Amino acid sequence: AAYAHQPSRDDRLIVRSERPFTAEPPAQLLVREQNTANEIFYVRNHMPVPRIDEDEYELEIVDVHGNTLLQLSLEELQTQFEKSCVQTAIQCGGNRRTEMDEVQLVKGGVWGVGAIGNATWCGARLNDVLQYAAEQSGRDVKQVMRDVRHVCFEGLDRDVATDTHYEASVPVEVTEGSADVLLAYEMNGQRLGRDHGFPVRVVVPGVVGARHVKWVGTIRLSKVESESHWQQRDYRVVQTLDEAAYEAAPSIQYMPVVSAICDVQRRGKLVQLRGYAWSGSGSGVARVEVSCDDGKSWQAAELLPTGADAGEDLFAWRIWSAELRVEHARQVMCRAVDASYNAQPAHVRDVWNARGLVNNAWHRVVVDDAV
Ligand code: MTE
Ligand code: MO
Repeated sequence: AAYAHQPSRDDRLIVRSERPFTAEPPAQLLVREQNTANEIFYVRNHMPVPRIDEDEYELEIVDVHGNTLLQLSLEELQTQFEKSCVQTAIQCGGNRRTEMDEVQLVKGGVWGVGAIGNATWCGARLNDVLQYAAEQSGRDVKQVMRDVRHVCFEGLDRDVATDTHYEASVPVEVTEGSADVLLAYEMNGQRLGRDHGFPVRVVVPGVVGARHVKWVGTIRLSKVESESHWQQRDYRVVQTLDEAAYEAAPSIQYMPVVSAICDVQRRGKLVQLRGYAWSGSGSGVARVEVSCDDGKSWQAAELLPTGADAGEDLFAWRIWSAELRVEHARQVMCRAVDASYNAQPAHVRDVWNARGLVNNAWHRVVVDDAV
Protein backbone atom coordinates (compact mmCIF):
# COMPACT_ATOMS: atom_id res chain seq x y z
CA ALA A 1 0.00 0.00 0.00
CA ALA A 2 2.93 2.32 0.69
CA TYR A 3 3.80 1.94 -2.97
CA ALA A 4 0.38 2.76 -4.40
CA HIS A 5 0.26 5.78 -6.74
CA GLN A 6 3.85 5.64 -7.96
CA PRO A 7 4.69 7.57 -11.12
CA SER A 8 4.95 5.86 -14.48
CA ARG A 9 8.48 5.51 -15.86
CA ASP A 10 10.23 5.41 -19.21
CA ASP A 11 10.78 1.85 -20.48
CA ARG A 12 14.30 2.68 -21.59
CA LEU A 13 15.47 2.94 -17.97
CA ILE A 14 17.38 -0.05 -16.60
CA VAL A 15 15.59 -0.79 -13.35
CA ARG A 16 18.00 -1.63 -10.52
CA SER A 17 15.33 -1.89 -7.82
CA GLU A 18 11.51 -1.66 -7.97
CA ARG A 19 10.79 -0.77 -4.35
CA PRO A 20 12.23 1.68 -3.66
CA PHE A 21 12.61 2.60 -7.31
CA THR A 22 16.15 3.03 -8.60
CA ALA A 23 17.07 3.06 -12.28
CA GLU A 24 19.68 4.32 -14.73
CA PRO A 25 19.61 4.90 -18.48
CA PRO A 26 21.60 2.73 -20.90
CA ALA A 27 25.10 4.23 -21.11
CA GLN A 28 24.91 4.95 -24.86
CA LEU A 29 21.76 7.03 -24.42
CA LEU A 30 23.31 9.01 -21.59
CA VAL A 31 25.85 10.82 -23.77
CA ARG A 32 23.73 11.73 -26.78
CA GLU A 33 22.93 15.19 -25.45
CA GLN A 34 24.54 17.70 -23.12
CA ASN A 35 21.45 17.87 -20.93
CA THR A 36 20.05 14.48 -19.97
CA ALA A 37 16.40 14.21 -20.99
CA ASN A 38 14.20 14.23 -17.88
CA GLU A 39 12.57 10.90 -18.80
CA ILE A 40 15.87 9.01 -18.77
CA PHE A 41 17.59 10.84 -15.90
CA TYR A 42 18.63 8.25 -13.30
CA VAL A 43 16.33 7.81 -10.32
CA ARG A 44 17.46 7.05 -6.80
CA ASN A 45 14.61 6.81 -4.30
CA HIS A 46 14.96 5.41 -0.79
CA MET A 47 11.23 5.27 -0.08
CA PRO A 48 7.93 5.55 -1.92
CA VAL A 49 7.47 8.72 -3.99
CA PRO A 50 5.19 10.97 -1.92
CA ARG A 51 1.94 12.26 -3.42
CA ILE A 52 2.01 16.01 -3.10
CA ASP A 53 -0.78 18.40 -3.94
CA GLU A 54 0.92 21.53 -5.24
CA ASP A 55 -1.77 23.76 -3.75
CA GLU A 56 -1.16 22.34 -0.30
CA TYR A 57 2.63 22.16 -0.50
CA GLU A 58 4.47 24.19 2.11
CA LEU A 59 8.14 24.73 2.69
CA GLU A 60 9.05 25.42 6.28
CA ILE A 61 12.22 27.18 7.41
CA VAL A 62 13.28 26.45 10.98
CA ASP A 63 15.99 28.33 12.90
CA VAL A 64 18.76 26.96 15.06
CA HIS A 65 16.50 27.01 18.15
CA GLY A 66 13.77 24.99 16.46
CA ASN A 67 11.47 27.95 15.85
CA THR A 68 9.67 28.29 12.53
CA LEU A 69 10.86 31.40 10.71
CA LEU A 70 8.69 31.09 7.65
CA GLN A 71 6.28 28.91 5.72
CA LEU A 72 6.14 29.34 1.96
CA SER A 73 3.67 28.04 -0.58
CA LEU A 74 4.86 26.88 -3.99
CA GLU A 75 3.36 29.97 -5.55
CA GLU A 76 5.22 32.23 -3.13
CA LEU A 77 8.47 30.43 -3.84
CA GLN A 78 7.94 30.87 -7.56
CA THR A 79 6.81 34.50 -7.54
CA GLN A 80 8.52 36.25 -4.62
CA PHE A 81 12.07 35.31 -5.51
CA GLU A 82 14.15 35.87 -8.59
CA LYS A 83 14.31 32.72 -10.70
CA SER A 84 17.87 31.52 -10.96
CA CYS A 85 19.24 28.70 -13.14
CA VAL A 86 22.32 26.52 -13.07
CA GLN A 87 23.49 23.79 -15.40
CA THR A 88 24.96 21.06 -13.22
CA ALA A 89 25.44 17.34 -13.09
CA ILE A 90 24.05 15.38 -10.16
CA GLN A 91 25.83 12.13 -9.42
CA CYS A 92 24.95 9.42 -6.94
CA GLY A 93 27.77 8.56 -4.54
CA GLY A 94 27.38 4.96 -5.71
CA ASN A 95 27.85 5.62 -9.42
CA ARG A 96 30.14 2.92 -10.92
CA ARG A 97 29.80 0.88 -7.71
CA THR A 98 29.65 -2.47 -9.50
CA GLU A 99 33.25 -2.18 -10.70
CA MET A 100 34.28 -2.32 -7.04
CA ASP A 101 32.73 -5.76 -6.60
CA GLU A 102 35.50 -7.15 -8.79
CA VAL A 103 38.04 -6.16 -6.14
CA GLN A 104 35.94 -7.37 -3.21
CA LEU A 105 32.17 -7.45 -2.74
CA VAL A 106 30.73 -4.14 -1.45
CA LYS A 107 27.45 -3.35 0.31
CA GLY A 108 25.11 -1.30 -1.85
CA GLY A 109 22.82 -1.39 -4.86
CA VAL A 110 24.01 -2.11 -8.38
CA TRP A 111 25.05 0.90 -10.46
CA GLY A 112 26.78 1.03 -13.83
CA VAL A 113 28.05 4.35 -15.22
CA GLY A 114 24.58 5.90 -15.45
CA ALA A 115 23.90 7.09 -11.89
CA ILE A 116 24.70 10.62 -13.07
CA GLY A 117 22.84 13.11 -15.22
CA ASN A 118 23.26 16.72 -16.30
CA ALA A 119 20.44 19.25 -16.36
CA THR A 120 19.60 22.93 -16.21
CA TRP A 121 17.82 23.46 -12.91
CA CYS A 122 15.86 26.61 -12.09
CA GLY A 123 14.35 27.83 -8.87
CA ALA A 124 14.79 30.25 -5.99
CA ARG A 125 18.21 30.76 -4.44
CA LEU A 126 18.43 29.26 -0.97
CA ASN A 127 20.25 32.37 0.25
CA ASP A 128 17.45 34.65 -0.96
CA VAL A 129 14.89 32.52 0.86
CA LEU A 130 16.95 32.52 4.07
CA GLN A 131 17.36 36.30 3.86
CA TYR A 132 13.60 36.70 3.42
CA ALA A 133 12.89 34.26 6.26
CA ALA A 134 15.06 36.32 8.58
CA GLU A 135 13.39 39.59 7.53
CA GLN A 136 9.91 38.14 7.96
CA SER A 137 10.71 37.15 11.51
CA GLY A 138 12.04 40.65 12.18
CA ARG A 139 15.67 39.62 12.38
CA ASP A 140 18.90 40.23 10.58
CA VAL A 141 20.09 37.28 8.46
CA LYS A 142 23.57 37.50 10.02
CA GLN A 143 22.04 37.04 13.43
CA VAL A 144 19.88 34.13 12.27
CA MET A 145 22.92 32.40 10.74
CA ARG A 146 25.26 33.10 13.64
CA ASP A 147 25.50 29.66 15.28
CA VAL A 148 24.55 27.74 12.16
CA ARG A 149 27.11 25.18 10.97
CA HIS A 150 24.94 22.92 8.81
CA VAL A 151 21.80 23.27 6.74
CA CYS A 152 19.52 20.23 7.01
CA PHE A 153 16.97 19.38 4.33
CA GLU A 154 14.07 17.06 5.12
CA GLY A 155 12.08 15.37 2.38
CA LEU A 156 8.34 14.68 2.47
CA ASP A 157 8.99 11.03 1.58
CA ARG A 158 8.52 8.80 4.59
CA ASP A 159 9.09 5.24 5.68
CA VAL A 160 5.72 4.29 7.16
CA ALA A 161 7.04 1.52 9.41
CA THR A 162 9.53 3.73 11.24
CA ASP A 163 7.94 7.12 10.51
CA THR A 164 11.26 8.50 9.28
CA HIS A 165 11.67 11.07 6.56
CA TYR A 166 14.63 11.23 4.21
CA GLU A 167 17.06 13.89 5.40
CA ALA A 168 20.55 15.13 4.63
CA SER A 169 22.66 18.20 5.35
CA VAL A 170 25.48 20.25 3.91
CA PRO A 171 27.98 22.46 5.79
CA VAL A 172 26.88 26.10 5.89
CA GLU A 173 30.07 27.18 4.05
CA VAL A 174 28.77 25.30 1.03
CA THR A 175 25.48 27.19 0.94
CA GLU A 176 26.78 30.60 2.01
CA GLY A 177 29.52 30.47 -0.58
CA SER A 178 27.25 29.72 -3.51
CA ALA A 179 24.49 31.60 -5.28
CA ASP A 180 23.82 28.39 -7.21
CA VAL A 181 22.33 26.46 -4.29
CA LEU A 182 18.73 26.32 -5.42
CA LEU A 183 15.30 25.31 -4.27
CA ALA A 184 14.57 24.07 -7.76
CA TYR A 185 11.12 23.71 -9.27
CA GLU A 186 12.23 23.28 -12.90
CA MET A 187 14.42 20.72 -14.66
CA ASN A 188 15.39 21.40 -18.28
CA GLY A 189 12.57 23.92 -18.68
CA GLN A 190 9.84 21.61 -17.41
CA ARG A 191 8.37 21.37 -13.96
CA LEU A 192 10.07 18.70 -11.88
CA GLY A 193 8.83 15.18 -12.45
CA ARG A 194 7.57 13.23 -9.45
CA ASP A 195 10.62 10.95 -9.35
CA HIS A 196 12.92 13.96 -9.29
CA GLY A 197 11.29 15.78 -6.38
CA PHE A 198 8.09 17.49 -7.49
CA PRO A 199 7.33 20.20 -6.57
CA VAL A 200 10.67 21.35 -5.06
CA ARG A 201 14.11 19.80 -4.64
CA VAL A 202 17.40 21.09 -3.35
CA VAL A 203 20.24 21.47 -5.86
CA VAL A 204 23.73 21.92 -4.38
CA PRO A 205 26.10 21.92 -7.37
CA GLY A 206 29.19 19.78 -6.96
CA VAL A 207 28.00 17.87 -3.93
CA VAL A 208 27.07 14.16 -3.82
CA GLY A 209 23.55 13.33 -5.05
CA ALA A 210 22.35 12.32 -1.59
CA ARG A 211 22.30 15.97 -0.42
CA HIS A 212 20.10 17.12 -3.32
CA VAL A 213 16.99 16.44 -1.26
CA LYS A 214 13.84 15.85 -3.29
CA TRP A 215 10.28 16.78 -2.18
CA VAL A 216 11.89 19.12 0.34
CA GLY A 217 9.42 20.06 3.11
CA THR A 218 11.61 21.51 5.85
CA ILE A 219 14.90 23.37 5.92
CA ARG A 220 16.44 23.31 9.36
CA LEU A 221 19.35 25.54 10.33
CA SER A 222 21.52 23.60 12.73
CA LYS A 223 24.67 23.50 14.83
CA VAL A 224 25.25 19.87 13.88
CA GLU A 225 25.05 17.66 10.82
CA SER A 226 21.79 15.89 10.11
CA GLU A 227 21.30 12.97 12.50
CA SER A 228 19.69 10.94 9.74
CA HIS A 229 20.76 7.47 8.70
CA TRP A 230 21.77 8.84 5.28
CA GLN A 231 24.11 11.38 6.82
CA GLN A 232 25.54 9.26 9.62
CA ARG A 233 25.49 5.64 8.41
CA ASP A 234 25.62 5.94 4.65
CA TYR A 235 27.36 8.15 2.06
CA ARG A 236 30.63 7.99 3.96
CA VAL A 237 33.71 6.21 2.67
CA VAL A 238 34.51 3.40 5.13
CA GLN A 239 36.72 0.33 4.96
CA THR A 240 34.64 -1.66 7.47
CA LEU A 241 30.96 -1.47 8.37
CA ASP A 242 31.21 -0.86 12.14
CA GLU A 243 29.92 2.22 13.93
CA ALA A 244 33.40 3.48 14.75
CA ALA A 245 34.36 3.48 11.07
CA TYR A 246 31.30 5.55 10.14
CA GLU A 247 31.91 7.98 12.99
CA ALA A 248 35.52 8.54 11.95
CA ALA A 249 34.75 9.12 8.28
CA PRO A 250 33.57 12.51 7.02
CA SER A 251 30.26 12.51 5.16
CA ILE A 252 30.72 12.83 1.42
CA GLN A 253 30.09 16.37 0.17
CA TYR A 254 32.02 17.74 -2.84
CA MET A 255 32.79 15.01 -5.37
CA PRO A 256 36.15 14.38 -7.05
CA VAL A 257 36.85 14.46 -10.79
CA VAL A 258 35.40 11.48 -12.67
CA SER A 259 34.92 10.26 -16.22
CA ALA A 260 33.46 7.28 -18.04
CA ILE A 261 33.26 5.70 -21.46
CA CYS A 262 29.61 5.29 -22.41
CA ASP A 263 29.55 4.49 -26.10
CA VAL A 264 31.98 2.39 -28.16
CA GLN A 265 31.55 1.99 -31.91
CA ARG A 266 34.07 -0.14 -33.73
CA ARG A 267 34.70 0.01 -37.46
CA GLY A 268 37.61 -2.29 -38.22
CA LYS A 269 40.61 -0.91 -36.40
CA LEU A 270 38.98 2.42 -35.64
CA VAL A 271 37.13 2.75 -32.40
CA GLN A 272 34.90 5.73 -31.77
CA LEU A 273 34.45 6.53 -28.09
CA ARG A 274 32.05 8.87 -26.38
CA GLY A 275 31.67 9.55 -22.69
CA TYR A 276 31.31 12.13 -19.94
CA ALA A 277 33.71 13.84 -17.56
CA TRP A 278 32.79 15.87 -14.49
CA SER A 279 34.99 17.93 -12.20
CA GLY A 280 32.59 17.57 -9.28
CA SER A 281 33.66 20.40 -7.01
CA GLY A 282 33.38 23.07 -9.68
CA SER A 283 36.81 23.84 -11.04
CA GLY A 284 35.77 22.57 -14.46
CA VAL A 285 37.16 19.78 -16.65
CA ALA A 286 40.57 20.64 -18.10
CA ARG A 287 41.34 17.53 -20.13
CA VAL A 288 40.14 14.05 -20.99
CA GLU A 289 42.43 11.37 -22.41
CA VAL A 290 41.95 7.88 -23.75
CA SER A 291 44.30 4.92 -24.07
CA CYS A 292 44.23 1.49 -25.68
CA ASP A 293 47.61 0.26 -24.44
CA ASP A 294 46.87 -0.01 -20.74
CA GLY A 295 47.88 3.59 -20.07
CA LYS A 296 51.34 3.51 -21.68
CA SER A 297 50.27 6.23 -24.09
CA TRP A 298 47.34 8.62 -24.03
CA GLN A 299 45.51 10.59 -26.65
CA ALA A 300 43.44 13.73 -26.00
CA ALA A 301 39.67 13.51 -26.41
CA GLU A 302 37.60 16.36 -27.79
CA LEU A 303 35.46 18.16 -25.21
CA LEU A 304 32.08 19.19 -26.60
CA PRO A 305 30.60 22.59 -25.68
CA THR A 306 28.11 22.82 -22.82
CA GLY A 307 25.99 25.52 -24.46
CA ALA A 308 26.19 27.65 -21.31
CA ASP A 309 28.13 30.92 -21.06
CA ALA A 310 31.83 30.62 -20.24
CA GLY A 311 32.33 30.41 -16.49
CA GLU A 312 28.67 29.54 -15.95
CA ASP A 313 29.18 25.87 -16.69
CA LEU A 314 31.83 24.79 -14.22
CA PHE A 315 29.47 22.36 -12.48
CA ALA A 316 28.19 20.90 -15.73
CA TRP A 317 29.60 17.68 -17.06
CA ARG A 318 31.43 17.60 -20.39
CA ILE A 319 30.53 15.14 -23.08
CA TRP A 320 33.67 14.10 -24.96
CA SER A 321 34.49 12.05 -28.02
CA ALA A 322 37.65 10.38 -29.31
CA GLU A 323 38.76 8.09 -32.08
CA LEU A 324 41.37 5.43 -31.36
CA ARG A 325 43.24 3.11 -33.69
CA VAL A 326 43.20 -0.26 -31.99
CA GLU A 327 45.66 -2.99 -33.02
CA HIS A 328 45.50 -5.97 -30.70
CA ALA A 329 44.37 -4.36 -27.48
CA ARG A 330 40.86 -5.14 -26.36
CA GLN A 331 40.64 -2.77 -23.45
CA VAL A 332 40.16 0.97 -23.83
CA MET A 333 40.20 3.46 -21.00
CA CYS A 334 39.66 7.12 -20.15
CA ARG A 335 40.75 9.57 -17.50
CA ALA A 336 40.11 13.25 -16.79
CA VAL A 337 41.95 16.10 -15.09
CA ASP A 338 40.13 19.05 -13.54
CA ALA A 339 41.22 22.69 -13.74
CA SER A 340 42.88 22.43 -10.31
CA TYR A 341 44.97 19.59 -11.78
CA ASN A 342 43.34 16.91 -9.69
CA ALA A 343 43.54 13.61 -11.54
CA GLN A 344 41.73 10.31 -11.32
CA PRO A 345 43.39 7.32 -9.64
CA ALA A 346 44.43 4.52 -12.00
CA HIS A 347 42.82 1.51 -10.37
CA VAL A 348 39.56 0.70 -8.67
CA ARG A 349 41.56 -1.16 -6.01
CA ASP A 350 43.10 2.20 -5.02
CA VAL A 351 39.69 3.60 -4.09
CA TRP A 352 37.87 0.45 -2.98
CA ASN A 353 35.67 0.91 0.09
CA ALA A 354 33.08 -1.22 1.86
CA ARG A 355 30.06 0.71 0.54
CA GLY A 356 31.32 1.07 -3.00
CA LEU A 357 31.17 4.87 -2.99
CA VAL A 358 32.98 7.59 -5.00
CA ASN A 359 34.55 5.30 -7.57
CA ASN A 360 36.52 7.69 -9.75
CA ALA A 361 39.23 5.35 -11.02
CA TRP A 362 40.16 5.42 -14.72
CA HIS A 363 37.28 3.81 -16.55
CA ARG A 364 38.04 0.69 -18.58
CA VAL A 365 35.87 -1.01 -21.16
CA VAL A 366 36.56 -4.16 -23.14
CA VAL A 367 35.95 -3.20 -26.76
CA ASP A 368 34.45 -6.42 -28.03
CA ASP A 369 31.89 -6.59 -25.25
CA ALA A 370 30.80 -3.01 -25.50
CA VAL A 371 29.41 -2.74 -29.02
N1 MTE B 1 15.68 13.05 -1.54
C1 MTE B 1 14.69 12.41 -0.92
N2 MTE B 1 13.74 13.13 -0.30
N3 MTE B 1 14.62 11.05 -0.88
C2 MTE B 1 15.59 10.29 -1.49
O1 MTE B 1 15.50 9.05 -1.46
N4 MTE B 1 17.73 10.27 -2.73
C3 MTE B 1 18.98 11.02 -2.87
C4 MTE B 1 18.73 12.40 -3.46
N5 MTE B 1 17.63 13.05 -2.80
C5 MTE B 1 16.68 10.94 -2.14
C6 MTE B 1 16.66 12.35 -2.17
C7 MTE B 1 20.02 10.36 -3.65
S1 MTE B 1 20.96 9.19 -2.86
C8 MTE B 1 20.33 10.76 -4.92
S2 MTE B 1 21.63 10.07 -5.74
C9 MTE B 1 19.52 11.79 -5.61
O2 MTE B 1 18.45 12.25 -4.83
C10 MTE B 1 18.94 11.22 -6.90
O3 MTE B 1 18.22 12.20 -7.58
P1 MTE B 1 17.35 11.78 -8.84
O4 MTE B 1 16.49 10.61 -8.45
O5 MTE B 1 16.57 12.98 -9.23
O6 MTE B 1 18.34 11.39 -9.90
MO1 MO C 1 22.57 8.46 -4.25
